[in-house]
Amino acid sequence: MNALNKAKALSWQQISNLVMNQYKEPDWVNGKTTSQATLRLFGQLESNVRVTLFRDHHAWCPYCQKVWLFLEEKKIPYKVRKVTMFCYGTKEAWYKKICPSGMLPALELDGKIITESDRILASLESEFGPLHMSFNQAKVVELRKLERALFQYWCRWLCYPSRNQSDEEISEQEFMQVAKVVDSALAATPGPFFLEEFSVVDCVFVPYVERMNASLYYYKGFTLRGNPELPNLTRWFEALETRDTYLGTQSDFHTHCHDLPPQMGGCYQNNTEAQLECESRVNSCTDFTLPEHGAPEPDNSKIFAAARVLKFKDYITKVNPIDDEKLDEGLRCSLTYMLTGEKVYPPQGCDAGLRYLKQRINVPRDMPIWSARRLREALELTASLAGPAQAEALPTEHRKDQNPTNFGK
Ligand SMILES: N[C@@H](CCC(=O)N[C@@H](CS)C(=O)NCC(=O)O)C(=O)O
Repeated sequence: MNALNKAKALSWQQISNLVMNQYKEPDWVNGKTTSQATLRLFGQLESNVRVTLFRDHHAWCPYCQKVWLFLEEKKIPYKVRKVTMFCYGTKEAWYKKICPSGMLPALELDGKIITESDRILASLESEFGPLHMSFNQAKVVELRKLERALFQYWCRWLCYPSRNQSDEEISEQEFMQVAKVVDSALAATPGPFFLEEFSVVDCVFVPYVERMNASLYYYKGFTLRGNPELPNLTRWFEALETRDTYLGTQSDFHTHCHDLPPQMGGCYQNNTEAQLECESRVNSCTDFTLPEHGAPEPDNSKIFAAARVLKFKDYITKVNPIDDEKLDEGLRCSLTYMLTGEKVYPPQGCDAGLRYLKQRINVPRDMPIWSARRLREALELTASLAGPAQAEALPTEHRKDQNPTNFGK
Protein backbone atom coordinates (compact mmCIF):
# COMPACT_ATOMS: atom_id res chain seq x y z
CA MET A 1 0.00 0.00 0.00
CA ASN A 2 2.80 2.40 0.93
CA ALA A 3 4.86 1.60 -2.13
CA LEU A 4 1.72 1.94 -4.25
CA ASN A 5 0.93 5.27 -2.67
CA LYS A 6 4.26 6.66 -3.81
CA ALA A 7 3.84 5.60 -7.43
CA LYS A 8 2.41 8.25 -9.72
CA ALA A 9 0.58 7.83 -12.98
CA LEU A 10 2.52 8.89 -16.07
CA SER A 11 1.27 12.02 -17.82
CA TRP A 12 -0.15 11.71 -21.33
CA GLN A 13 3.05 13.27 -22.64
CA GLN A 14 5.18 10.65 -20.87
CA ILE A 15 2.93 7.86 -22.12
CA SER A 16 3.09 9.23 -25.62
CA ASN A 17 6.90 9.48 -25.51
CA LEU A 18 7.18 5.94 -24.24
CA VAL A 19 4.87 4.59 -26.92
CA MET A 20 6.24 6.60 -29.83
CA ASN A 21 9.78 5.46 -29.04
CA GLN A 22 8.77 1.90 -29.75
CA TYR A 23 5.67 2.09 -31.93
CA LYS A 24 6.06 1.16 -35.55
CA GLU A 25 3.06 2.13 -37.68
CA PRO A 26 1.88 -1.02 -39.47
CA ASP A 27 1.79 -0.97 -43.23
CA TRP A 28 -2.00 -0.87 -43.45
CA VAL A 29 -2.06 -1.03 -47.24
CA ASN A 30 0.46 -3.71 -48.08
CA GLY A 31 1.26 -5.33 -44.74
CA LYS A 32 -0.50 -7.96 -42.68
CA THR A 33 -4.28 -8.28 -42.57
CA THR A 34 -5.85 -5.80 -40.17
CA SER A 35 -9.32 -4.61 -39.35
CA GLN A 36 -8.13 -1.01 -39.33
CA ALA A 37 -7.23 -0.87 -43.05
CA THR A 38 -9.53 0.77 -45.57
CA LEU A 39 -7.33 0.18 -48.61
CA ARG A 40 -5.47 -3.04 -49.40
CA LEU A 41 -3.16 -3.20 -52.39
CA PHE A 42 -0.83 -6.19 -51.82
CA GLY A 43 1.91 -4.34 -53.68
CA GLN A 44 -0.27 -3.37 -56.64
CA LEU A 45 -1.18 0.07 -57.93
CA GLU A 46 -4.25 1.81 -56.56
CA SER A 47 -5.44 2.24 -60.14
CA ASN A 48 -5.76 -1.57 -60.27
CA VAL A 49 -8.45 -1.63 -57.59
CA ARG A 50 -11.70 -3.02 -59.00
CA VAL A 51 -13.33 -4.03 -55.75
CA THR A 52 -14.92 -2.26 -52.76
CA LEU A 53 -16.06 -4.33 -49.78
CA PHE A 54 -18.88 -2.90 -47.69
CA ARG A 55 -18.63 -4.44 -44.25
CA ASP A 56 -19.74 -3.51 -40.77
CA HIS A 57 -17.77 -1.05 -38.62
CA HIS A 58 -17.13 -3.50 -35.81
CA ALA A 59 -16.20 -6.62 -37.79
CA TRP A 60 -19.09 -8.45 -36.12
CA CYS A 61 -20.78 -9.67 -39.31
CA PRO A 62 -19.78 -13.29 -40.03
CA TYR A 63 -20.75 -13.11 -43.70
CA CYS A 64 -18.45 -10.11 -44.09
CA GLN A 65 -15.59 -12.04 -42.47
CA LYS A 66 -16.05 -14.83 -45.03
CA VAL A 67 -15.61 -12.42 -47.97
CA TRP A 68 -12.86 -10.43 -46.21
CA LEU A 69 -10.79 -13.56 -45.62
CA PHE A 70 -11.22 -14.62 -49.25
CA LEU A 71 -10.02 -11.21 -50.52
CA GLU A 72 -7.00 -11.34 -48.21
CA GLU A 73 -6.08 -14.90 -49.14
CA LYS A 74 -6.38 -14.19 -52.84
CA LYS A 75 -4.57 -10.84 -52.43
CA ILE A 76 -7.21 -9.06 -54.50
CA PRO A 77 -6.70 -5.29 -54.16
CA TYR A 78 -9.76 -3.70 -52.54
CA LYS A 79 -11.16 -0.73 -50.69
CA VAL A 80 -13.29 -1.00 -47.57
CA ARG A 81 -16.31 1.11 -46.71
CA LYS A 82 -17.68 0.54 -43.25
CA VAL A 83 -21.41 0.51 -42.56
CA THR A 84 -23.43 0.52 -39.33
CA MET A 85 -25.42 -2.57 -38.36
CA PHE A 86 -29.00 -2.03 -37.14
CA CYS A 87 -28.15 -3.42 -33.71
CA TYR A 88 -25.68 -0.65 -32.88
CA GLY A 89 -26.88 2.41 -34.78
CA THR A 90 -28.60 3.92 -37.78
CA LYS A 91 -27.87 2.60 -41.24
CA GLU A 92 -26.13 5.22 -43.38
CA ALA A 93 -28.41 6.82 -46.01
CA TRP A 94 -25.70 6.50 -48.69
CA TYR A 95 -25.59 2.75 -48.10
CA LYS A 96 -29.36 2.36 -48.39
CA LYS A 97 -29.14 3.96 -51.82
CA ILE A 98 -26.64 1.29 -52.86
CA CYS A 99 -28.31 -1.56 -51.00
CA PRO A 100 -31.90 -0.77 -49.98
CA SER A 101 -32.20 -3.69 -47.51
CA GLY A 102 -29.14 -2.40 -45.64
CA MET A 103 -27.80 -5.96 -45.45
CA LEU A 104 -24.10 -6.69 -45.30
CA PRO A 105 -21.82 -7.60 -46.88
CA ALA A 106 -22.04 -6.01 -50.32
CA LEU A 107 -19.33 -5.80 -52.91
CA GLU A 108 -18.79 -3.40 -55.76
CA LEU A 109 -16.96 -5.07 -58.60
CA ASP A 110 -16.17 -2.90 -61.64
CA GLY A 111 -18.98 -0.55 -60.59
CA LYS A 112 -21.60 -3.31 -60.17
CA ILE A 113 -23.08 -4.02 -56.72
CA ILE A 114 -23.34 -7.64 -55.62
CA THR A 115 -25.04 -8.77 -52.40
CA GLU A 116 -25.24 -12.16 -50.63
CA SER A 117 -21.90 -13.52 -49.51
CA ASP A 118 -22.16 -16.69 -51.62
CA ARG A 119 -22.89 -14.72 -54.78
CA ILE A 120 -20.02 -12.40 -53.89
CA LEU A 121 -17.58 -15.29 -53.54
CA ALA A 122 -18.78 -16.83 -56.81
CA SER A 123 -18.31 -13.49 -58.63
CA LEU A 124 -14.87 -12.90 -57.13
CA GLU A 125 -13.87 -16.38 -58.14
CA SER A 126 -15.01 -15.95 -61.72
CA GLU A 127 -13.01 -12.70 -62.02
CA PHE A 128 -9.91 -13.56 -60.00
CA GLY A 129 -9.81 -17.36 -59.98
CA PRO A 130 -10.70 -19.92 -57.29
CA LEU A 131 -9.08 -20.23 -53.89
CA HIS A 132 -7.67 -23.72 -54.40
CA MET A 133 -10.98 -25.24 -55.63
CA SER A 134 -14.06 -23.75 -57.27
CA PHE A 135 -16.91 -22.66 -55.02
CA ASN A 136 -19.37 -24.67 -57.11
CA GLN A 137 -17.38 -27.89 -57.46
CA ALA A 138 -19.26 -30.88 -55.99
CA LYS A 139 -16.80 -31.44 -53.11
CA VAL A 140 -17.02 -27.78 -52.09
CA VAL A 141 -20.82 -27.72 -52.38
CA GLU A 142 -21.03 -30.81 -50.13
CA LEU A 143 -18.82 -29.17 -47.49
CA ARG A 144 -20.77 -25.89 -47.73
CA LYS A 145 -23.93 -27.89 -46.95
CA LEU A 146 -22.19 -29.42 -43.95
CA GLU A 147 -21.34 -25.94 -42.68
CA ARG A 148 -25.01 -24.94 -42.93
CA ALA A 149 -26.03 -28.09 -41.03
CA LEU A 150 -23.60 -27.30 -38.21
CA PHE A 151 -24.89 -23.71 -38.17
CA GLN A 152 -28.48 -24.96 -37.89
CA TYR A 153 -27.77 -27.23 -34.90
CA TRP A 154 -25.75 -24.49 -33.22
CA CYS A 155 -28.69 -22.07 -33.56
CA ARG A 156 -31.14 -24.64 -32.23
CA TRP A 157 -29.02 -25.17 -29.14
CA LEU A 158 -27.96 -21.58 -28.50
CA CYS A 159 -30.83 -19.39 -29.64
CA TYR A 160 -33.91 -21.16 -28.22
CA PRO A 161 -34.70 -21.66 -24.54
CA SER A 162 -34.67 -25.30 -23.43
CA ARG A 163 -37.79 -26.45 -21.60
CA ASN A 164 -35.83 -28.82 -19.40
CA GLN A 165 -32.50 -30.55 -18.88
CA SER A 166 -33.31 -33.32 -21.32
CA ASP A 167 -34.06 -30.77 -24.08
CA GLU A 168 -30.69 -29.23 -23.44
CA GLU A 169 -28.94 -32.60 -23.62
CA ILE A 170 -30.64 -33.49 -26.90
CA SER A 171 -29.56 -30.18 -28.43
CA GLU A 172 -25.99 -30.77 -27.32
CA GLN A 173 -25.99 -34.33 -28.70
CA GLU A 174 -27.42 -33.21 -32.03
CA PHE A 175 -24.84 -30.47 -32.35
CA MET A 176 -22.07 -32.89 -31.39
CA GLN A 177 -23.19 -35.43 -34.00
CA VAL A 178 -22.73 -32.89 -36.79
CA ALA A 179 -19.51 -31.56 -35.24
CA LYS A 180 -18.13 -35.10 -35.45
CA VAL A 181 -18.99 -35.23 -39.16
CA VAL A 182 -17.09 -31.95 -39.58
CA ASP A 183 -14.19 -33.45 -37.64
CA SER A 184 -14.17 -36.51 -39.92
CA ALA A 185 -14.25 -34.28 -43.01
CA LEU A 186 -11.11 -32.59 -41.67
CA ALA A 187 -9.53 -35.98 -40.93
CA ALA A 188 -10.04 -37.04 -44.55
CA THR A 189 -7.28 -34.75 -45.86
CA PRO A 190 -3.58 -35.12 -45.04
CA GLY A 191 -3.22 -31.50 -43.86
CA PRO A 192 -5.20 -29.57 -41.24
CA PHE A 193 -7.69 -27.95 -43.67
CA PHE A 194 -10.89 -29.13 -45.37
CA LEU A 195 -9.13 -29.66 -48.72
CA GLU A 196 -5.49 -30.42 -49.53
CA GLU A 197 -4.63 -26.83 -48.72
CA PHE A 198 -6.32 -23.74 -47.33
CA SER A 199 -9.31 -23.05 -49.57
CA VAL A 200 -12.63 -21.31 -50.00
CA VAL A 201 -14.14 -24.04 -47.80
CA ASP A 202 -12.10 -22.81 -44.82
CA CYS A 203 -13.31 -19.26 -45.56
CA VAL A 204 -16.87 -20.57 -45.37
CA PHE A 205 -16.38 -22.45 -42.07
CA VAL A 206 -14.26 -19.86 -40.24
CA PRO A 207 -16.81 -17.19 -39.24
CA TYR A 208 -19.44 -19.34 -37.58
CA VAL A 209 -17.15 -21.99 -36.13
CA GLU A 210 -15.21 -19.15 -34.47
CA ARG A 211 -18.54 -17.85 -33.08
CA MET A 212 -19.63 -21.36 -32.03
CA ASN A 213 -16.41 -21.83 -30.11
CA ALA A 214 -16.95 -18.61 -28.16
CA SER A 215 -20.70 -18.79 -27.59
CA LEU A 216 -20.98 -22.46 -26.63
CA TYR A 217 -18.22 -21.99 -24.07
CA TYR A 218 -19.87 -18.93 -22.56
CA TYR A 219 -23.57 -19.86 -22.74
CA LYS A 220 -23.33 -23.66 -22.43
CA GLY A 221 -20.01 -24.38 -20.69
CA PHE A 222 -19.09 -26.49 -23.75
CA THR A 223 -15.56 -26.66 -25.16
CA LEU A 224 -15.30 -26.96 -28.93
CA ARG A 225 -11.63 -26.12 -29.49
CA GLY A 226 -9.67 -28.64 -27.45
CA ASN A 227 -12.58 -31.09 -27.20
CA PRO A 228 -10.97 -34.58 -27.04
CA GLU A 229 -13.72 -35.93 -29.29
CA LEU A 230 -12.93 -33.34 -31.98
CA PRO A 231 -9.14 -33.50 -32.44
CA ASN A 232 -9.20 -32.46 -36.08
CA LEU A 233 -11.24 -29.36 -35.36
CA THR A 234 -8.69 -28.41 -32.74
CA ARG A 235 -5.87 -28.94 -35.24
CA TRP A 236 -7.80 -26.79 -37.75
CA PHE A 237 -8.09 -23.91 -35.27
CA GLU A 238 -4.35 -24.13 -34.61
CA ALA A 239 -3.50 -24.22 -38.31
CA LEU A 240 -5.66 -21.16 -38.97
CA GLU A 241 -3.57 -19.23 -36.48
CA THR A 242 -0.44 -19.84 -38.54
CA ARG A 243 -1.95 -17.55 -41.21
CA ASP A 244 -1.68 -13.77 -40.92
CA THR A 245 -4.85 -13.45 -42.98
CA TYR A 246 -6.89 -15.28 -40.37
CA LEU A 247 -5.15 -13.63 -37.40
CA GLY A 248 -6.10 -10.21 -38.80
CA THR A 249 -9.80 -11.08 -38.92
CA GLN A 250 -9.93 -13.19 -35.74
CA SER A 251 -12.13 -12.03 -32.89
CA ASP A 252 -12.14 -13.19 -29.27
CA PHE A 253 -14.56 -14.75 -26.78
CA HIS A 254 -15.47 -11.54 -24.97
CA THR A 255 -16.33 -9.69 -28.19
CA HIS A 256 -18.41 -12.51 -29.69
CA CYS A 257 -20.24 -13.48 -26.51
CA HIS A 258 -21.54 -9.94 -26.23
CA ASP A 259 -22.07 -9.13 -29.92
CA LEU A 260 -24.05 -12.28 -30.72
CA PRO A 261 -27.23 -11.84 -28.62
CA PRO A 262 -28.58 -8.79 -30.50
CA GLN A 263 -27.51 -10.26 -33.85
CA MET A 264 -28.98 -13.70 -33.21
CA GLY A 265 -32.12 -12.54 -31.40
CA GLY A 266 -30.93 -13.98 -28.08
CA CYS A 267 -28.50 -16.55 -26.70
CA TYR A 268 -29.66 -18.82 -23.86
CA GLN A 269 -27.35 -19.92 -21.08
CA ASN A 270 -27.97 -23.25 -19.35
CA ASN A 271 -26.92 -22.14 -15.85
CA THR A 272 -24.92 -25.28 -15.06
CA GLU A 273 -21.99 -24.93 -12.70
CA ALA A 274 -19.60 -25.39 -15.61
CA GLN A 275 -21.37 -22.75 -17.68
CA LEU A 276 -21.37 -20.16 -14.91
CA GLU A 277 -17.66 -20.76 -14.40
CA CYS A 278 -16.95 -20.28 -18.13
CA GLU A 279 -19.09 -17.12 -18.23
CA SER A 280 -17.21 -15.63 -15.34
CA ARG A 281 -13.82 -16.53 -16.83
CA VAL A 282 -14.72 -14.72 -20.05
CA ASN A 283 -16.15 -11.69 -18.28
CA SER A 284 -13.13 -11.36 -16.00
CA CYS A 285 -11.03 -10.50 -19.07
CA THR A 286 -7.97 -11.62 -17.15
CA ASP A 287 -7.94 -15.30 -18.00
CA PHE A 288 -5.54 -15.88 -20.86
CA THR A 289 -6.03 -19.64 -20.90
CA LEU A 290 -9.45 -19.63 -22.57
CA PRO A 291 -9.65 -21.98 -25.57
CA GLU A 292 -9.92 -19.00 -27.91
CA HIS A 293 -6.40 -18.41 -29.19
CA GLY A 294 -3.15 -20.34 -29.19
CA ALA A 295 -0.69 -18.11 -31.03
CA PRO A 296 2.20 -16.62 -29.02
CA GLU A 297 2.05 -13.04 -27.83
CA PRO A 298 3.64 -10.59 -30.30
CA ASP A 299 6.44 -8.34 -28.94
CA ASN A 300 4.47 -5.15 -29.59
CA SER A 301 1.13 -6.16 -28.00
CA LYS A 302 1.22 -3.58 -25.19
CA ILE A 303 2.64 -0.76 -27.29
CA PHE A 304 0.01 -1.30 -29.96
CA ALA A 305 -2.78 -1.28 -27.35
CA ALA A 306 -1.43 1.95 -25.84
CA ALA A 307 -1.13 3.57 -29.28
CA ARG A 308 -4.78 2.79 -29.95
CA VAL A 309 -5.83 4.34 -26.63
CA LEU A 310 -3.77 7.45 -27.40
CA LYS A 311 -5.50 7.77 -30.76
CA PHE A 312 -9.04 7.48 -29.36
CA LYS A 313 -8.59 8.84 -25.84
CA ASP A 314 -10.93 11.83 -26.26
CA TYR A 315 -13.76 9.67 -27.62
CA ILE A 316 -13.16 7.02 -24.97
CA THR A 317 -13.52 9.70 -22.30
CA LYS A 318 -16.58 11.27 -23.93
CA VAL A 319 -18.64 8.06 -24.00
CA ASN A 320 -17.61 6.86 -20.54
CA PRO A 321 -20.31 7.27 -17.86
CA ILE A 322 -17.97 8.55 -15.10
CA ASP A 323 -16.49 11.98 -14.54
CA ASP A 324 -13.93 12.87 -17.28
CA GLU A 325 -11.10 13.80 -14.92
CA LYS A 326 -11.41 10.63 -12.88
CA LEU A 327 -11.50 8.50 -16.00
CA ASP A 328 -8.51 10.37 -17.41
CA GLU A 329 -6.42 9.64 -14.35
CA GLY A 330 -7.65 6.06 -14.06
CA LEU A 331 -6.78 5.48 -17.70
CA ARG A 332 -3.27 6.89 -17.18
CA CYS A 333 -2.82 4.64 -14.12
CA SER A 334 -3.85 1.64 -16.23
CA LEU A 335 -1.46 2.52 -19.06
CA THR A 336 1.32 3.17 -16.56
CA TYR A 337 0.82 -0.34 -15.22
CA MET A 338 0.60 -1.89 -18.68
CA LEU A 339 3.73 -0.16 -19.97
CA THR A 340 5.97 -0.14 -16.88
CA GLY A 341 4.57 -2.79 -14.55
CA GLU A 342 4.16 -0.11 -11.85
CA LYS A 343 0.86 -0.35 -9.95
CA VAL A 344 -0.61 3.06 -9.24
CA TYR A 345 -3.67 3.78 -7.09
CA PRO A 346 -6.33 5.42 -9.26
CA PRO A 347 -8.76 8.02 -7.88
CA GLN A 348 -11.73 6.74 -5.89
CA GLY A 349 -14.80 6.22 -8.03
CA CYS A 350 -13.09 5.37 -11.30
CA ASP A 351 -13.57 1.59 -10.93
CA ALA A 352 -16.89 1.43 -12.80
CA GLY A 353 -15.52 3.66 -15.57
CA LEU A 354 -12.45 1.51 -16.15
CA ARG A 355 -14.59 -1.63 -16.22
CA TYR A 356 -16.98 0.09 -18.64
CA LEU A 357 -14.07 0.56 -21.02
CA LYS A 358 -12.68 -2.93 -20.41
CA GLN A 359 -15.96 -4.44 -21.59
CA ARG A 360 -16.08 -2.36 -24.74
CA ILE A 361 -12.72 -3.18 -26.24
CA ASN A 362 -13.51 -5.11 -29.39
CA VAL A 363 -11.29 -7.57 -31.20
CA PRO A 364 -10.26 -7.20 -34.02
CA ARG A 365 -11.99 -3.83 -34.49
CA ASP A 366 -9.80 -1.97 -32.00
CA MET A 367 -6.75 -4.17 -31.71
CA PRO A 368 -5.66 -7.84 -31.96
CA ILE A 369 -6.32 -10.38 -29.20
CA TRP A 370 -3.06 -10.08 -27.28
CA SER A 371 -3.22 -6.27 -27.19
CA ALA A 372 -6.80 -6.42 -25.94
CA ARG A 373 -5.85 -8.95 -23.28
CA ARG A 374 -3.06 -6.74 -21.96
CA LEU A 375 -5.17 -3.59 -21.96
CA ARG A 376 -8.19 -5.24 -20.33
CA GLU A 377 -5.89 -6.82 -17.74
CA ALA A 378 -4.40 -3.42 -16.87
CA LEU A 379 -7.84 -1.81 -16.68
CA GLU A 380 -9.15 -4.54 -14.38
CA LEU A 381 -6.12 -4.50 -12.12
CA THR A 382 -6.31 -0.72 -11.79
CA ALA A 383 -10.09 -0.80 -11.26
CA SER A 384 -9.63 -3.38 -8.50
CA LEU A 385 -7.30 -0.95 -6.66
CA ALA A 386 -10.16 1.58 -6.64
CA GLY A 387 -12.99 -0.77 -5.71
CA PRO A 388 -15.50 -3.41 -6.78
CA ALA A 389 -17.97 -1.18 -8.67
CA GLN A 390 -19.11 -2.65 -11.95
CA ALA A 391 -20.29 -0.75 -14.98
CA GLU A 392 -23.91 -1.41 -15.92
CA ALA A 393 -24.30 -4.76 -17.66
CA LEU A 394 -23.83 -4.85 -21.42
CA PRO A 395 -27.21 -4.70 -23.18
CA THR A 396 -28.32 -7.88 -24.92
CA GLU A 397 -31.13 -6.64 -27.17
CA HIS A 398 -29.07 -3.99 -28.93
CA ARG A 399 -25.54 -2.59 -28.71
CA LYS A 400 -26.22 1.10 -29.12
CA ASP A 401 -23.49 1.67 -26.54
CA GLN A 402 -21.20 0.85 -29.47
CA ASN A 403 -22.60 3.45 -31.85
CA PRO A 404 -19.66 4.30 -34.12
CA THR A 405 -20.80 7.90 -34.66
CA ASN A 406 -19.39 8.69 -31.21
CA PHE A 407 -15.96 7.85 -32.56
CA GLY A 408 -15.97 10.24 -35.51
CA LYS A 409 -14.29 8.97 -38.66
N1 LIG B 1 -27.48 -14.42 -46.70
C1 LIG B 1 -26.77 -13.19 -46.44
C2 LIG B 1 -26.86 -12.91 -44.95
C3 LIG B 1 -26.25 -11.58 -44.57
C4 LIG B 1 -26.67 -11.12 -43.20
O1 LIG B 1 -27.48 -11.77 -42.53
N2 LIG B 1 -26.13 -9.99 -42.82
C5 LIG B 1 -26.51 -9.38 -41.57
C6 LIG B 1 -25.28 -9.18 -40.69
S1 LIG B 1 -24.57 -10.66 -40.18
C7 LIG B 1 -27.01 -7.97 -41.83
O2 LIG B 1 -26.52 -7.27 -42.69
N3 LIG B 1 -28.00 -7.53 -41.09
C8 LIG B 1 -28.42 -6.14 -41.13
C9 LIG B 1 -27.78 -5.36 -40.04
O3 LIG B 1 -27.42 -5.98 -39.02
O4 LIG B 1 -27.64 -4.17 -40.15
C10 LIG B 1 -25.33 -13.33 -46.91
O5 LIG B 1 -24.83 -14.46 -46.98
O6 LIG B 1 -24.70 -12.31 -47.25
